[in-house]
Amino acid sequence: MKNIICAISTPMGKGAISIVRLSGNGCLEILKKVFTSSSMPITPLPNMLYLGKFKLGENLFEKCFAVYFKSPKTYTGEDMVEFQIHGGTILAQKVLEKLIEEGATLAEPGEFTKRAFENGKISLDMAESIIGEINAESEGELKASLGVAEGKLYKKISSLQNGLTECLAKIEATLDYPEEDIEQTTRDEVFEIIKNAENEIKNLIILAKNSQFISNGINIAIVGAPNVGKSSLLNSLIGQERAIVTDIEGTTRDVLTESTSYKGIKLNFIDTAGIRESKDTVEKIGIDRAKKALSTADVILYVLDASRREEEQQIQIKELLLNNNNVLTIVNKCDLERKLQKQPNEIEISALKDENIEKIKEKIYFLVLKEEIIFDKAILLNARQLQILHEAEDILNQINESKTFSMDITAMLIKNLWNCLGKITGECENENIIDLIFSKFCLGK
Ligand SMILES: Nc1nc2c(ncn2[C@@H]2O[C@H](COP(=O)(O)OP(=O)(O)OP(=O)(O)O)[C@@H](O)[C@H]2O)c(=O)[nH]1
Ligand SMILES: [Mg+2]
Repeated sequence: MKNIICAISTPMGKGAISIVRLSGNGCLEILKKVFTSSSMPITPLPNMLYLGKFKLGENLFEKCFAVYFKSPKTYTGEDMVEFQIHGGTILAQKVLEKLIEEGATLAEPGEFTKRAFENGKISLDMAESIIGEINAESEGELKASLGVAEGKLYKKISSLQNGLTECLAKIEATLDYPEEDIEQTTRDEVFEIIKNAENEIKNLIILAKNSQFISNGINIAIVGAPNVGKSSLLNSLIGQERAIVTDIEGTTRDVLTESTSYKGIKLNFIDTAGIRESKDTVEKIGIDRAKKALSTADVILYVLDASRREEEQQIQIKELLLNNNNVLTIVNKCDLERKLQKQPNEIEISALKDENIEKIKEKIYFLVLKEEIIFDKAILLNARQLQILHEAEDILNQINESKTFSMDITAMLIKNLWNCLGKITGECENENIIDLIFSKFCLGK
Protein backbone atom coordinates (compact mmCIF):
# COMPACT_ATOMS: atom_id res chain seq x y z
CA MET A 1 0.00 0.00 0.00
CA LYS A 2 1.13 3.55 -0.71
CA ASN A 3 2.40 5.70 2.18
CA ILE A 4 0.50 8.77 3.36
CA ILE A 5 1.93 11.98 1.94
CA CYS A 6 1.55 15.51 3.25
CA ALA A 7 2.48 19.01 2.08
CA ILE A 8 1.68 22.69 2.45
CA SER A 9 -0.36 23.44 -0.68
CA THR A 10 -0.56 27.22 -0.46
CA PRO A 11 2.35 29.55 -1.35
CA MET A 12 4.89 30.23 1.39
CA GLY A 13 4.75 33.73 2.83
CA LYS A 14 2.27 35.94 4.60
CA GLY A 15 -1.41 35.25 3.91
CA ALA A 16 -4.71 34.83 5.72
CA ILE A 17 -4.97 31.07 5.31
CA SER A 18 -2.63 28.16 4.64
CA ILE A 19 -3.77 24.76 3.48
CA VAL A 20 -1.98 21.59 4.51
CA ARG A 21 -3.09 18.38 2.89
CA LEU A 22 -2.72 14.67 3.32
CA SER A 23 -3.32 11.88 0.85
CA GLY A 24 -3.24 8.12 1.27
CA ASN A 25 -5.34 5.44 2.82
CA GLY A 26 -5.09 5.81 6.57
CA CYS A 27 -5.03 9.60 6.61
CA LEU A 28 -8.39 9.56 8.40
CA GLU A 29 -6.64 7.92 11.38
CA ILE A 30 -4.13 10.76 11.46
CA LEU A 31 -6.99 13.28 11.35
CA LYS A 32 -8.62 11.65 14.36
CA LYS A 33 -5.34 11.74 16.31
CA VAL A 34 -4.44 15.37 15.70
CA PHE A 35 -7.82 17.09 15.39
CA THR A 36 -10.73 17.39 17.79
CA SER A 37 -14.06 19.03 17.10
CA SER A 38 -17.28 19.00 19.12
CA SER A 39 -19.33 18.88 15.89
CA MET A 40 -17.39 16.03 14.26
CA PRO A 41 -18.74 12.46 14.65
CA ILE A 42 -16.26 9.63 15.38
CA THR A 43 -16.13 8.96 11.67
CA PRO A 44 -16.32 12.37 9.98
CA LEU A 45 -18.68 12.78 7.04
CA PRO A 46 -16.86 13.30 3.74
CA ASN A 47 -16.73 16.80 2.23
CA MET A 48 -17.86 18.47 5.49
CA LEU A 49 -15.89 21.34 6.91
CA TYR A 50 -15.40 20.94 10.68
CA LEU A 51 -14.22 23.72 12.97
CA GLY A 52 -11.99 22.39 15.73
CA LYS A 53 -8.53 22.27 17.25
CA PHE A 54 -5.32 20.91 15.81
CA LYS A 55 -3.08 19.50 18.52
CA LEU A 56 0.41 20.86 17.93
CA GLY A 57 1.93 19.89 21.28
CA GLU A 58 1.10 18.87 24.85
CA ASN A 59 -0.91 22.02 25.62
CA LEU A 60 -0.64 23.73 22.32
CA PHE A 61 -3.66 23.90 20.02
CA GLU A 62 -4.46 25.76 16.81
CA LYS A 63 -8.05 26.60 15.93
CA CYS A 64 -8.66 25.53 12.35
CA PHE A 65 -10.93 23.83 9.84
CA ALA A 66 -10.54 20.25 8.68
CA VAL A 67 -12.21 18.40 5.85
CA TYR A 68 -12.13 14.73 4.90
CA PHE A 69 -12.48 13.60 1.27
CA LYS A 70 -13.37 9.95 0.74
CA SER A 71 -11.71 7.86 -1.96
CA PRO A 72 -12.20 7.46 -4.90
CA LYS A 73 -13.95 10.82 -5.47
CA THR A 74 -10.91 12.91 -4.59
CA TYR A 75 -8.13 14.73 -6.46
CA THR A 76 -5.65 11.87 -6.01
CA GLY A 77 -8.22 9.07 -5.99
CA GLU A 78 -7.13 8.19 -2.43
CA ASP A 79 -8.55 9.26 0.93
CA MET A 80 -7.55 12.87 1.57
CA VAL A 81 -7.63 15.34 4.46
CA GLU A 82 -7.16 19.09 4.30
CA PHE A 83 -6.49 21.48 7.14
CA GLN A 84 -7.21 25.16 6.70
CA ILE A 85 -5.11 26.94 9.26
CA HIS A 86 -4.20 30.56 9.90
CA GLY A 87 -1.61 31.90 7.49
CA GLY A 88 2.07 32.13 8.17
CA THR A 89 5.02 29.94 7.37
CA ILE A 90 5.88 28.86 10.90
CA LEU A 91 2.40 27.64 11.83
CA ALA A 92 2.06 25.67 8.59
CA GLN A 93 5.48 24.11 9.21
CA LYS A 94 4.45 23.11 12.74
CA VAL A 95 1.29 21.42 11.45
CA LEU A 96 3.37 19.61 8.85
CA GLU A 97 5.89 18.44 11.47
CA LYS A 98 3.07 17.06 13.58
CA LEU A 99 1.64 15.12 10.61
CA ILE A 100 5.06 13.66 9.88
CA GLU A 101 5.39 12.70 13.55
CA GLU A 102 2.11 10.80 13.19
CA GLY A 103 3.40 8.76 10.26
CA ALA A 104 2.93 10.83 7.11
CA THR A 105 5.88 11.54 4.77
CA LEU A 106 6.64 14.81 3.04
CA ALA A 107 5.35 14.76 -0.57
CA GLU A 108 7.71 15.20 -3.52
CA PRO A 109 6.87 18.07 -5.89
CA GLY A 110 3.89 16.98 -8.01
CA GLU A 111 3.30 13.79 -6.03
CA PHE A 112 -0.40 14.52 -5.42
CA THR A 113 -0.96 14.91 -9.18
CA LYS A 114 1.23 11.89 -9.91
CA ARG A 115 -1.02 9.80 -7.68
CA ALA A 116 -4.06 11.18 -9.52
CA PHE A 117 -2.45 9.96 -12.75
CA GLU A 118 -1.49 6.55 -11.31
CA ASN A 119 -5.00 6.07 -9.96
CA GLY A 120 -6.51 6.79 -13.37
CA LYS A 121 -8.08 10.14 -12.36
CA ILE A 122 -6.30 12.07 -15.13
CA SER A 123 -4.16 11.38 -18.19
CA LEU A 124 -0.59 12.58 -18.58
CA ASP A 125 -1.46 15.50 -20.88
CA MET A 126 -4.09 16.64 -18.36
CA ALA A 127 -1.47 16.52 -15.60
CA GLU A 128 0.84 18.67 -17.70
CA SER A 129 -1.96 21.15 -18.33
CA ILE A 130 -2.30 21.52 -14.56
CA ILE A 131 1.32 22.75 -14.53
CA GLY A 132 0.22 25.14 -17.31
CA GLU A 133 -2.71 26.41 -15.23
CA ILE A 134 -0.46 27.00 -12.22
CA ASN A 135 2.04 28.92 -14.34
CA ALA A 136 -0.45 30.69 -16.63
CA GLU A 137 0.15 34.42 -16.86
CA SER A 138 -2.51 35.44 -19.37
CA GLU A 139 -6.18 34.64 -19.58
CA GLY A 140 -5.69 33.07 -23.00
CA GLU A 141 -2.99 30.76 -21.71
CA LEU A 142 -5.21 29.69 -18.85
CA LYS A 143 -8.17 28.93 -21.09
CA ALA A 144 -6.03 26.92 -23.48
CA SER A 145 -4.56 24.94 -20.58
CA LEU A 146 -8.05 24.26 -19.36
CA GLY A 147 -8.82 22.89 -22.83
CA VAL A 148 -6.23 20.16 -22.31
CA ALA A 149 -7.46 19.54 -18.79
CA GLU A 150 -10.93 18.88 -20.21
CA GLY A 151 -9.37 16.08 -22.23
CA LYS A 152 -9.38 17.58 -25.74
CA LEU A 153 -5.80 16.60 -26.49
CA TYR A 154 -6.30 13.19 -24.91
CA LYS A 155 -9.28 12.57 -27.21
CA LYS A 156 -7.32 13.55 -30.31
CA ILE A 157 -4.31 11.38 -29.47
CA SER A 158 -6.45 8.45 -28.37
CA SER A 159 -8.41 8.51 -31.60
CA LEU A 160 -5.13 8.56 -33.55
CA GLN A 161 -3.91 5.60 -31.51
CA ASN A 162 -7.21 3.76 -32.12
CA GLY A 163 -6.76 4.25 -35.85
CA LEU A 164 -3.28 2.75 -35.59
CA THR A 165 -4.57 -0.21 -33.58
CA GLU A 166 -7.10 -0.79 -36.36
CA CYS A 167 -4.23 -0.78 -38.90
CA LEU A 168 -2.34 -3.35 -36.85
CA ALA A 169 -5.41 -5.59 -36.61
CA LYS A 170 -5.92 -5.38 -40.38
CA ILE A 171 -2.29 -6.25 -41.10
CA GLU A 172 -2.38 -9.10 -38.60
CA ALA A 173 -5.40 -10.59 -40.39
CA THR A 174 -3.65 -10.33 -43.76
CA LEU A 175 -0.52 -12.03 -42.49
CA ASP A 176 -2.67 -14.96 -41.41
CA TYR A 177 -4.30 -15.25 -44.86
CA PRO A 178 -1.64 -14.08 -47.25
CA GLU A 179 -3.66 -14.01 -50.49
CA GLU A 180 -2.56 -11.34 -52.93
CA ASP A 181 -5.82 -9.40 -53.35
CA ILE A 182 -6.57 -9.14 -49.62
CA GLU A 183 -3.08 -7.78 -49.08
CA GLN A 184 -3.57 -5.00 -51.61
CA THR A 185 -6.91 -3.90 -50.12
CA THR A 186 -5.44 -3.95 -46.63
CA ARG A 187 -2.47 -1.93 -47.82
CA ASP A 188 -4.82 0.72 -49.30
CA GLU A 189 -6.95 0.87 -46.15
CA VAL A 190 -3.92 1.10 -43.87
CA PHE A 191 -2.31 3.91 -45.85
CA GLU A 192 -5.63 5.79 -45.92
CA ILE A 193 -5.63 5.80 -42.09
CA ILE A 194 -1.95 6.79 -42.08
CA LYS A 195 -2.71 9.74 -44.40
CA ASN A 196 -5.36 10.98 -41.94
CA ALA A 197 -2.96 10.59 -39.04
CA GLU A 198 -0.41 12.62 -40.96
CA ASN A 199 -2.88 15.50 -41.40
CA GLU A 200 -3.92 15.41 -37.76
CA ILE A 201 -0.31 15.49 -36.60
CA LYS A 202 0.47 18.41 -38.93
CA ASN A 203 -2.44 20.35 -37.39
CA LEU A 204 -1.26 19.52 -33.90
CA ILE A 205 2.21 20.82 -34.77
CA ILE A 206 0.68 24.16 -35.84
CA LEU A 207 -1.23 24.26 -32.54
CA ALA A 208 1.97 23.50 -30.64
CA LYS A 209 3.81 26.31 -32.39
CA ASN A 210 1.01 28.76 -31.60
CA SER A 211 1.09 27.51 -28.01
CA GLN A 212 4.53 29.03 -27.64
CA PHE A 213 3.07 32.42 -28.53
CA ILE A 214 0.05 31.90 -26.25
CA SER A 215 2.41 31.14 -23.36
CA ASN A 216 5.27 33.55 -23.92
CA GLY A 217 3.78 36.17 -26.22
CA ILE A 218 5.23 37.53 -29.44
CA ASN A 219 8.59 39.36 -29.33
CA ILE A 220 8.69 42.44 -31.52
CA ALA A 221 11.82 44.54 -32.07
CA ILE A 222 11.36 48.21 -33.03
CA VAL A 223 14.32 49.29 -35.18
CA GLY A 224 15.35 52.12 -37.48
CA ALA A 225 17.59 55.15 -37.82
CA PRO A 226 17.91 57.66 -34.94
CA ASN A 227 15.03 60.07 -34.34
CA VAL A 228 12.44 58.33 -36.55
CA GLY A 229 10.17 57.93 -33.50
CA LYS A 230 10.83 54.37 -32.25
CA SER A 231 10.51 55.25 -28.57
CA SER A 232 7.42 57.36 -29.28
CA LEU A 233 5.94 54.33 -31.05
CA LEU A 234 6.69 52.08 -28.07
CA ASN A 235 4.95 54.52 -25.74
CA SER A 236 1.98 54.77 -28.03
CA LEU A 237 1.70 50.96 -28.41
CA ILE A 238 1.66 50.33 -24.66
CA GLY A 239 -0.34 53.47 -23.84
CA GLN A 240 2.24 54.79 -21.36
CA GLU A 241 5.11 57.28 -21.41
CA ARG A 242 7.67 54.60 -20.66
CA ALA A 243 10.62 55.36 -22.96
CA ILE A 244 12.43 58.69 -23.05
CA VAL A 245 11.59 60.75 -26.15
CA THR A 246 13.58 63.79 -27.27
CA ASP A 247 14.44 65.41 -30.59
CA ILE A 248 18.12 64.59 -29.98
CA GLU A 249 19.47 61.79 -32.18
CA GLY A 250 20.76 58.84 -30.13
CA THR A 251 18.40 59.30 -27.16
CA THR A 252 17.77 55.59 -26.61
CA ARG A 253 20.92 53.75 -25.56
CA ASP A 254 19.75 50.45 -24.09
CA VAL A 255 17.01 48.03 -25.14
CA LEU A 256 13.74 48.46 -23.29
CA THR A 257 10.99 45.82 -23.31
CA GLU A 258 7.37 46.57 -22.47
CA SER A 259 4.32 44.38 -22.99
CA THR A 260 0.70 44.87 -23.86
CA SER A 261 -2.02 42.43 -24.80
CA TYR A 262 -3.91 42.10 -28.07
CA LYS A 263 -6.83 39.65 -28.41
CA GLY A 264 -5.47 37.83 -25.34
CA ILE A 265 -1.94 37.46 -26.74
CA LYS A 266 0.98 39.18 -25.02
CA LEU A 267 2.91 41.47 -27.34
CA ASN A 268 6.42 42.19 -26.03
CA PHE A 269 7.75 45.34 -27.71
CA ILE A 270 11.49 45.95 -27.62
CA ASP A 271 12.59 49.56 -28.18
CA THR A 272 16.17 49.81 -29.43
CA ALA A 273 18.87 52.40 -30.06
CA GLY A 274 18.77 54.11 -33.46
CA ILE A 275 21.19 52.36 -35.79
CA ARG A 276 23.98 54.57 -37.22
CA GLU A 277 27.79 54.78 -37.33
CA SER A 278 28.81 55.99 -33.90
CA LYS A 279 32.05 56.69 -32.04
CA ASP A 280 30.34 56.98 -28.66
CA THR A 281 31.18 53.84 -26.59
CA VAL A 282 27.81 53.63 -24.84
CA GLU A 283 25.85 54.24 -28.03
CA LYS A 284 27.92 51.59 -29.85
CA ILE A 285 27.01 48.98 -27.20
CA GLY A 286 23.36 50.04 -27.54
CA ILE A 287 23.51 49.58 -31.33
CA ASP A 288 25.01 46.09 -30.90
CA ARG A 289 22.17 45.24 -28.54
CA ALA A 290 19.67 46.52 -31.09
CA LYS A 291 21.13 44.17 -33.71
CA LYS A 292 20.94 41.28 -31.28
CA ALA A 293 17.27 42.04 -30.48
CA LEU A 294 16.65 41.96 -34.22
CA SER A 295 18.03 38.47 -34.60
CA THR A 296 15.89 36.95 -31.85
CA ALA A 297 12.60 38.78 -32.49
CA ASP A 298 9.54 37.09 -33.98
CA VAL A 299 8.55 40.30 -35.75
CA ILE A 300 10.51 43.43 -36.65
CA LEU A 301 8.97 46.88 -36.95
CA TYR A 302 11.21 48.81 -39.33
CA VAL A 303 10.40 52.47 -38.62
CA LEU A 304 10.91 55.32 -41.09
CA ASP A 305 10.21 59.04 -40.74
CA ALA A 306 7.69 60.31 -43.32
CA SER A 307 9.06 63.87 -43.16
CA ARG A 308 12.57 62.94 -44.37
CA ARG A 309 13.82 61.43 -47.60
CA GLU A 310 14.86 57.79 -47.49
CA GLU A 311 18.55 58.58 -48.12
CA GLU A 312 18.65 60.55 -44.87
CA GLN A 313 17.58 57.63 -42.73
CA GLN A 314 19.29 54.61 -44.22
CA ILE A 315 20.57 51.95 -41.85
CA GLN A 316 23.35 49.51 -42.73
CA ILE A 317 21.24 46.46 -41.95
CA LYS A 318 18.43 47.38 -44.34
CA GLU A 319 19.32 44.57 -46.75
CA LEU A 320 18.99 42.10 -43.91
CA LEU A 321 15.51 43.39 -43.16
CA LEU A 322 14.31 43.22 -46.74
CA ASN A 323 15.01 39.49 -46.87
CA ASN A 324 13.04 38.81 -43.72
CA ASN A 325 9.38 37.79 -44.00
CA ASN A 326 8.57 39.00 -40.55
CA VAL A 327 9.32 42.68 -41.11
CA LEU A 328 6.59 45.32 -41.12
CA THR A 329 7.55 48.71 -42.56
CA ILE A 330 6.11 51.50 -40.43
CA VAL A 331 6.08 55.03 -41.81
CA ASN A 332 5.82 57.35 -38.79
CA LYS A 333 5.11 61.10 -38.50
CA CYS A 334 2.42 61.02 -41.20
CA ASP A 335 0.99 64.15 -39.55
CA LEU A 336 3.92 66.06 -41.15
CA GLU A 337 4.44 66.90 -44.81
CA ARG A 338 5.57 63.75 -46.59
CA LYS A 339 9.02 63.67 -48.20
CA LEU A 340 9.65 59.92 -47.94
CA GLN A 341 9.17 57.84 -51.09
CA LYS A 342 6.35 55.27 -51.00
CA GLN A 343 7.47 51.98 -49.37
CA PRO A 344 6.21 48.52 -50.32
CA ASN A 345 3.48 47.31 -47.90
CA GLU A 346 3.95 50.31 -45.62
CA ILE A 347 1.73 51.11 -42.66
CA GLU A 348 1.33 54.89 -42.20
CA ILE A 349 1.05 56.03 -38.61
CA SER A 350 1.57 58.94 -36.27
CA ALA A 351 3.00 57.94 -32.90
CA LEU A 352 2.55 61.52 -31.73
CA LYS A 353 -1.18 61.55 -32.49
CA ASP A 354 -1.77 57.83 -31.75
CA GLU A 355 -2.99 57.27 -35.31
CA ASN A 356 -3.25 53.75 -36.78
CA ILE A 357 -1.51 52.14 -33.80
CA GLU A 358 -4.07 49.34 -33.39
CA LYS A 359 -3.50 48.45 -37.04
CA ILE A 360 0.13 47.53 -36.18
CA LYS A 361 -1.00 45.20 -33.42
CA GLU A 362 -3.49 43.53 -35.75
CA LYS A 363 -0.84 43.05 -38.46
CA ILE A 364 1.62 41.53 -35.97
CA TYR A 365 -1.02 39.15 -34.64
CA PHE A 366 -2.00 37.76 -38.03
CA LEU A 367 1.55 37.72 -39.38
CA VAL A 368 2.57 35.34 -36.62
CA LEU A 369 -0.53 33.33 -35.77
CA LYS A 370 -2.05 33.28 -39.29
CA GLU A 371 -5.58 33.05 -37.91
CA GLU A 372 -7.51 34.21 -34.88
CA ILE A 373 -7.04 32.01 -31.84
CA ILE A 374 -10.27 30.94 -30.17
CA PHE A 375 -9.06 30.29 -26.66
CA ASP A 376 -12.04 28.19 -25.67
CA LYS A 377 -11.13 25.80 -28.48
CA ALA A 378 -7.35 26.14 -28.29
CA ILE A 379 -5.16 23.39 -26.97
CA LEU A 380 -1.92 24.36 -25.31
CA LEU A 381 0.96 22.04 -26.10
CA ASN A 382 4.36 22.35 -24.48
CA ALA A 383 7.86 21.95 -25.90
CA ARG A 384 8.05 18.30 -24.87
CA GLN A 385 4.82 17.53 -26.67
CA LEU A 386 5.98 19.41 -29.78
CA GLN A 387 9.17 17.32 -29.82
CA ILE A 388 7.11 14.11 -29.65
CA LEU A 389 5.00 15.31 -32.57
CA HIS A 390 8.15 15.90 -34.61
CA GLU A 391 9.31 12.36 -33.73
CA ALA A 392 5.89 11.13 -34.86
CA GLU A 393 6.37 12.98 -38.15
CA ASP A 394 9.71 11.17 -38.70
CA ILE A 395 8.13 7.78 -38.03
CA LEU A 396 5.30 8.66 -40.44
CA ASN A 397 7.91 9.33 -43.14
CA GLN A 398 9.43 5.92 -42.48
CA ILE A 399 5.98 4.34 -42.70
CA ASN A 400 5.40 5.98 -46.08
CA GLU A 401 8.78 4.74 -47.28
CA SER A 402 7.84 1.21 -46.20
CA LYS A 403 4.95 1.11 -48.71
CA THR A 404 6.83 -1.25 -51.01
CA PHE A 405 8.21 -3.45 -48.25
CA SER A 406 6.65 -6.43 -46.57
CA MET A 407 3.68 -5.54 -44.35
CA ASP A 408 5.28 -6.68 -41.12
CA ILE A 409 7.83 -3.88 -41.43
CA THR A 410 4.99 -1.37 -41.76
CA ALA A 411 3.33 -2.99 -38.73
CA MET A 412 6.49 -2.60 -36.65
CA LEU A 413 6.74 1.09 -37.58
CA ILE A 414 3.05 1.63 -36.77
CA LYS A 415 3.69 0.13 -33.33
CA ASN A 416 6.56 2.61 -32.90
CA LEU A 417 4.23 5.46 -33.83
CA TRP A 418 1.61 4.23 -31.36
CA ASN A 419 4.18 4.22 -28.56
CA CYS A 420 5.56 7.58 -29.59
CA LEU A 421 2.11 9.23 -29.38
CA GLY A 422 1.51 7.46 -26.09
CA LYS A 423 4.27 9.57 -24.58
CA ILE A 424 1.83 12.51 -24.76
CA THR A 425 -1.04 10.87 -22.89
CA GLY A 426 1.01 8.52 -20.70
CA GLU A 427 -0.35 5.43 -22.43
CA CYS A 428 3.09 3.96 -22.90
CA GLU A 429 5.52 2.12 -20.72
CA ASN A 430 8.12 4.76 -20.08
CA GLU A 431 8.55 5.48 -16.35
CA ASN A 432 11.28 8.08 -16.92
CA ILE A 433 9.04 10.46 -18.85
CA ILE A 434 6.41 10.27 -16.16
CA ASP A 435 8.89 11.02 -13.35
CA LEU A 436 10.32 13.93 -15.34
CA ILE A 437 6.93 15.54 -15.87
CA PHE A 438 5.83 15.35 -12.26
CA SER A 439 9.11 16.76 -10.99
CA LYS A 440 8.12 20.08 -12.65
CA PHE A 441 5.24 20.58 -10.24
CA CYS A 442 5.39 22.72 -7.16
CA LEU A 443 5.19 21.13 -3.75
CA GLY A 444 1.75 20.30 -2.47
CA LYS A 445 0.10 19.81 -5.87
N1 LIG B 1 5.33 65.19 -35.72
C1 LIG B 1 5.66 64.04 -35.20
N2 LIG B 1 6.75 63.92 -34.41
C2 LIG B 1 7.06 62.74 -33.86
C3 LIG B 1 6.27 61.59 -34.09
N3 LIG B 1 6.84 60.55 -33.45
C4 LIG B 1 7.94 61.03 -32.84
N4 LIG B 1 8.08 62.34 -33.07
C5 LIG B 1 9.17 63.22 -32.59
O1 LIG B 1 10.41 62.77 -33.11
C6 LIG B 1 11.45 62.95 -32.17
C7 LIG B 1 12.21 61.69 -31.93
O2 LIG B 1 11.37 60.77 -31.30
P1 LIG B 1 11.90 59.49 -30.52
O3 LIG B 1 10.70 58.65 -30.21
O4 LIG B 1 12.78 59.85 -29.41
O5 LIG B 1 12.75 58.81 -31.69
P2 LIG B 1 13.70 57.53 -31.62
O6 LIG B 1 13.61 56.85 -32.92
O7 LIG B 1 13.39 56.73 -30.42
O8 LIG B 1 15.12 58.16 -31.47
P3 LIG B 1 16.50 57.52 -30.92
O9 LIG B 1 16.20 56.88 -29.62
O10 LIG B 1 17.38 58.67 -30.80
O11 LIG B 1 16.98 56.56 -31.94
C8 LIG B 1 10.80 63.53 -30.94
O12 LIG B 1 10.92 64.92 -30.93
C9 LIG B 1 9.34 63.15 -31.09
O13 LIG B 1 8.44 64.00 -30.42
C10 LIG B 1 5.09 61.75 -34.93
O14 LIG B 1 4.33 60.82 -35.19
N5 LIG B 1 4.86 62.98 -35.44
MG1 LIG C 1 14.49 56.15 -28.84
